[in-house]
Amino acid sequence: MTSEQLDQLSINTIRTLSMDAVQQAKSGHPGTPMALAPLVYTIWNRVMRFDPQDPIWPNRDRFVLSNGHASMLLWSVLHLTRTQAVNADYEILGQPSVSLDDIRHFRQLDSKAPGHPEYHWVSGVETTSGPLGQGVATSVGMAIGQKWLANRYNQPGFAIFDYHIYAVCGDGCMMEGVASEAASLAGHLGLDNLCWVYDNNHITIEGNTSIAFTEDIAARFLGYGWNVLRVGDANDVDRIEHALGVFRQTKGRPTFIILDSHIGYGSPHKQDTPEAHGEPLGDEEIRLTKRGYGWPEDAKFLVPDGVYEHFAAGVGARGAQTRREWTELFGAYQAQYPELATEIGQMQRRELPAGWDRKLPVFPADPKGLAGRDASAQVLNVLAQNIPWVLGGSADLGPSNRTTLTYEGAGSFQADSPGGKNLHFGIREHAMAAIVNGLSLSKLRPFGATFFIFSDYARPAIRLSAVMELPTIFVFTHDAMGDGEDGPTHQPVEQLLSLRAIPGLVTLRPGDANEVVEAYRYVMQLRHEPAVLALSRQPLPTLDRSTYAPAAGVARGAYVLADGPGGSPEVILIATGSELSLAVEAHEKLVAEGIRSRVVSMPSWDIFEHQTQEYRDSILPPHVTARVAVEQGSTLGWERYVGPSGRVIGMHTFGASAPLKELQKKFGFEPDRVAAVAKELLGRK
Ligand SMILES: Cc1ncc(C[n+]2csc(CCOP(=O)(O)OP(=O)(O)O)c2C)c(N)n1
Ligand SMILES: [Mg+2]
Repeated sequence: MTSEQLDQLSINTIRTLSMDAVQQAKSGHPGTPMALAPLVYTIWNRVMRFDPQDPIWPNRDRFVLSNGHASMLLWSVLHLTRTQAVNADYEILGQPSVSLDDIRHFRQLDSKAPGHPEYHWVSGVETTSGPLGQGVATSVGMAIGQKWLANRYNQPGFAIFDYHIYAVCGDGCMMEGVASEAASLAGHLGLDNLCWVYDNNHITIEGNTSIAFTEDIAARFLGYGWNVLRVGDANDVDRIEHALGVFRQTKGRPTFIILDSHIGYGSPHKQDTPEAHGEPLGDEEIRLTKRGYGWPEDAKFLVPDGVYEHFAAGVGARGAQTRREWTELFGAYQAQYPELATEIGQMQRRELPAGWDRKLPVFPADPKGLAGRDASAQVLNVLAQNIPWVLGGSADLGPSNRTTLTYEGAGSFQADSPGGKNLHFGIREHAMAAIVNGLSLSKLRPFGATFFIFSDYARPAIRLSAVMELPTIFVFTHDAMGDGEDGPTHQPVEQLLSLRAIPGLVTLRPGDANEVVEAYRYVMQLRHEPAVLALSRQPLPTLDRSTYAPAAGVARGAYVLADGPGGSPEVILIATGSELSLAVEAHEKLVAEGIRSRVVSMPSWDIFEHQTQEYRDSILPPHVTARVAVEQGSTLGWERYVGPSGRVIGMHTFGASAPLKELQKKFGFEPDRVAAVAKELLGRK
């Protein structure tokens, strides 16, 4: 067979595997894999530096399938390249990442060929995608990450990090705002290591894109400052390869390749129709399509002789060689730059360097206290100096969030200063969170910041952080009504509740400056969970830890801050964040009246839920049913901790525009009110 014939055979193998898998599953998306098989074939087998034997090799090129519904493209190519499975301890398991059997069980429980690309579940998947726009936005984080890594670790003669990022996307990704935010920033930053290929097939679910999407997309990307190329025929592998070559030659700009394609290519009745998007073709149509491809009509899940070998000779050989050369280079690098090499190793395993928590502040008792955001600023500046690969920024609220790294040499990340640790995301919260994910997937330790209320603008990407089990950090300040005069649009109510509802996301709302320190100490040690820190804008009293329990209790999610004298408590006050000192004041009043009150500081439900039943019962003894929770947020969910006889002082409406003191009064966040409710529960007046 000629090499062209082998190309075609390999492409048609991707197509037919995709058609067969969707038909077998009776669900899925055959049309786009059929159309984009030549593209994915070309990227993988002709261009990408990726070693299927070691899919986590740090200098591999990255491939992102942002139109994740076309996941069969990825399952086919991971299978055909015989990419190896890797476990959570970064060990290569000696079994395929995606077997033919997995493909036969496409979309079935436990198959390594699920409906959409799932990072963490299938080796070789660089990011979870499916929510349209997320993949491409995340790829911008990967590109920023590569630039940062290259700047810090490459040395004369040692190009340790010089990989490229390829992302494939469709009309849906191009319509989603998050992609526009990310593309705008990528253009600004001149990320020439980044290439998006846009599948211009004019089809989405409801029909032709003429119903909703008629802008000049080339002009749009030119406007963003990208290099825009066009390949008019998605079957022309040589032109695709040429365009990808132009990308690699292009300096100072990311590349956007518009690829004109035909969804459902080769299907006599479904090509170029929305029916090819998300339904099985049907047995008869599959037979006709296979006939058109010159394929045995009745063969299913067929990988013809020579196809595995063709991939082994292409991406397999190229990847093995480039990785071998890199490994040798890295050996010499280790000898010459042992400290940098150690950092790379730690980072790749998500370990912390020795001394990562040295010089973390300890705040003395202070009734006037410190704002959560100001304590956070001190901690972040220490951590970013102790841990070289901690970096991040805000969506244009750095001065308010206090997330700007101000120490000497921290620098700003820009096209001409890719070593900067301050990222300026601009007012693009959603892309910020996706970029934070991309940085974390690049093994950096990123944080992103904005006002807590605007976590809503970032939520879809935060959710993906949790789905992917990434140790990202989101610093959200102005966590409640502390920005009083800004009014209800700026005052979070349901945000805490909604973030607590995301599985695996650790939400923390520390109650004083030392709890902020302990919250960060806890979060930094996470390797597989994202974290949200909800921090106050206004000063909170710094509690006297010689009187009250140490803030280290934060690491258990909730802890007994204070017990009144006289043994077992009769009432428990539970509080978070700015309401902690309020609960303490109420507690002191109750104790003065001879009531055995307990204050529980509960900065994190998520962490508390992971403690033993014994520990949880020691904090909230089941027999103490008089319980009051105080939090400036939705009351929903607090029943879990106050029980049927308890009370919750929280928010039932939106806030209002007024000075904080008046809002506290209006909404009942005052010590006397808390004490009164406690007494009511005890039947005392
Ligand atoms: C954020 C988001 N909204 C909606 C969907 C549901 N959805 C999946 S594919 C699709 C159409 C995508 O069209 P296009 O990107 O052009 O893909 P093609 O059919 O061309 O492969 C939609 C609306 C989704 N996955 N993500
Ligand atoms: Mg489309």
